[in-house]
Amino acid sequence: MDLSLTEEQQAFRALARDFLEREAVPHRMQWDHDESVDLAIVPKMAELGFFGLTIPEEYGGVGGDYVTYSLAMEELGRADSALRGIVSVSSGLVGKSILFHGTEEQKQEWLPQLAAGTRLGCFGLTEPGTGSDAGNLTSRATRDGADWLVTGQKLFITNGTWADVALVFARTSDDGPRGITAFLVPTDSPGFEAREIKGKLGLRGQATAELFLHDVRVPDSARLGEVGHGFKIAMGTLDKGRLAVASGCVGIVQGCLEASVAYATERTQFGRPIASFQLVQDLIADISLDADAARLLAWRCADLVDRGEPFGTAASKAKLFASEAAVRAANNAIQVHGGAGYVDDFPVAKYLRDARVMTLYEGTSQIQKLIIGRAETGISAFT
Ligand code: COS
Repeated sequence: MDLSLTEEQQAFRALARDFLEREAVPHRMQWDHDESVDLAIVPKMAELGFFGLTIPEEYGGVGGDYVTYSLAMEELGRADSALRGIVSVSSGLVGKSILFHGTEEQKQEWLPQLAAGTRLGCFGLTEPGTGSDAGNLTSRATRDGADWLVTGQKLFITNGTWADVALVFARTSDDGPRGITAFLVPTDSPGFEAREIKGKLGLRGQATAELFLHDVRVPDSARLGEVGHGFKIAMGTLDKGRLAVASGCVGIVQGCLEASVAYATERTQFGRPIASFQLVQDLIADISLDADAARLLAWRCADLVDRGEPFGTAASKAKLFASEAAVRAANNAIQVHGGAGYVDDFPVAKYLRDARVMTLYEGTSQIQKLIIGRAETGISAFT
């Protein structure tokens, strides 16, 4: 399904597919078992432009459009969602926050290296006590002369133990979401500690951490955006993050479709390929439909971003549908594979494990529904 992709967009997708088929697909199960991707792939991905997409050329990026970004996230999701998470958190959530809200010095300091994959970023919003209710976070930053002292705890932080810089959201006043400020905290700062969370259901190749900050001293020049604007920075950035998650989920659904067709046409029962059975085709048709519908929602959102139109509700719709579709498609794909789908000889079990978190992070399905409901009715269910 190609709508009206430009030649450049199609060429990038083909390049990305070819690269990931060689460099990621053969290793993804091993990385999953090792609970870590081989980080040697990071500079290789950067060379291809994965980390620099949507970062302008003047800051070392390749300056692509968001449809291309969506295609890249789809290919990463199809190959290994752990890789997709590394890219979309480091260059997406962190890089784009700096790009849109940073000073010239902050952009010069961080963007070229984030685009080159020589430095990674993590996004420190969620805390043990605040997931959906992000506006209620309790990490605190207090003034100490010209500096800030940041203290608090962050949970489920992608790239947490690998990152060079943490974008930390901390409370600078008791004014709810309006009392939150963003800081760029180097992870080698005294008082900063990251502890890896092991034993995840999926996304095992990707580092997920708990962050502990105890009186971490940062200069005022590490503040990203105005005091009290942190929540808006986080929410605006998450709108684009949700597009990345949605696109990654399209990749999962596409991978499930390809794996199911390949298996069903190869596997014979009752003397013929199982693909010839109507009930198997029913499962495959559902996966195919989910792939198209999720992709169209993701592309619609990417196109809105490229045209400078409001896209927040479209991002929530794409993220909601695509993440639920990814779980459904992976489940259907396992059904097509039968017992073979329950072990790691085929990619579908990993697709299901990886897909499951997509309905949770960057805003649960329930939060996306309430954002959509608020947009439709004009009434907030949160207050
Ligand atoms: N972009 C820019 N600004 C936004 C915004 C967005 N998408 N959403 C909200 N804001 C602004 C609002 O305009 C409001 O600004 P004013 O102070 O000028 O009025 C401010 O932020 C507070 O907004 P709101 O009252 O809607 O905040 P709530 O506390 O009600 O939060 C939800 C709304 C629940 C939608 C938000 O907390 C959310 O998205 N939660 C999920 C968090 C999440 O995704 N966590 C995953 C973390 S990364 S794994």
